[in-house]
Amino acid sequence: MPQRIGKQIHELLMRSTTIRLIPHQNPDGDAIGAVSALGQYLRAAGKKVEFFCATETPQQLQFITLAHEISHNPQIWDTPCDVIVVCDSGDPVYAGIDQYLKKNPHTPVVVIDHHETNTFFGTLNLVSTAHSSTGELLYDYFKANNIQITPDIATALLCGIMYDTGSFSNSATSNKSLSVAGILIKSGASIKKIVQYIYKDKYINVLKLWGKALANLSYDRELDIASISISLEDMFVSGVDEERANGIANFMHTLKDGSVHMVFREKTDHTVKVSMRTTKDTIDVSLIAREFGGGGHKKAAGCTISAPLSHAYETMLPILKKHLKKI
Ligand SMILES: [Mn+2]
Repeated sequence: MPQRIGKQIHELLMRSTTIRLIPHQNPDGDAIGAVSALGQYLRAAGKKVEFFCATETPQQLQFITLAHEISHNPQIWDTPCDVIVVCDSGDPVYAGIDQYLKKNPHTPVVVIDHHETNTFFGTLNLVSTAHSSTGELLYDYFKANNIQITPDIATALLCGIMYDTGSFSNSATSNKSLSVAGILIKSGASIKKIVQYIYKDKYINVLKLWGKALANLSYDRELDIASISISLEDMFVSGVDEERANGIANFMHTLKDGSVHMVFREKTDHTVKVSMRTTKDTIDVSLIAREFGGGGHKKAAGCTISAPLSHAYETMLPILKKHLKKI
């Protein structure tokens, strides 16, 4: 961690009275964990701390200390604050606060983040791509500034590390992330609460919907694609909303068979949302998504197509063949 920036941020925060903490919109365990840990230490230092998120905090993240205080009422921006701290966001649009930063051009902005795409949009930027998560980066910040890590702060930081490393299974996992996790558990972090959040997140109606979708799983032998479809009617009958329905794309990706996994989901406007995943280094699914006006990463991408659900796969077939067929 760049020590000098860490010290400058600590000094700025200690000089300030009102501090506004921002996790990115559609927040995850790392974003909420980061603002929680910061909020707890700033409250202990006697600061007035406010939280704003452009979208609501998911129910399953409410176990994190102070998460219930995160407001998504934009009226908060009608009153000034001394400093804005944006966590786990590469740029203000991703954070969901672009318009609010433009309205407050003189308020200093602190950015604490680990994304490679970070644009250094803050007045002070604590950005390190060597860290697995904002949680791991904040651990270094707390240590460098001799800030006490209480059990609740430790839980918040560990939640970020576990979420972003896929519980120590993806490529962000390192010697450092594991050893910091060990120290946080020693400091009293509740791994039990975090595991409940990460793994105990299914509901009966969601599993019933998955059951329907998985019963119709189809496999294209020629292109080595496994795919499922979720109709609007199935979602309506099971009472599952879009956010919860999205989890099936991650589940599909635990499948060993198939080079590409696809999920087709009918939307209310009768277009079809397509999610694509691959683990093959030779395949770039973002190229396929882009041909349909979508985007994403090499290994995970998505697009929306205008076709009936029953014809969605066929509609995409020529483009899928173009990118996936071995000649
Ligand atoms: Mn993160």
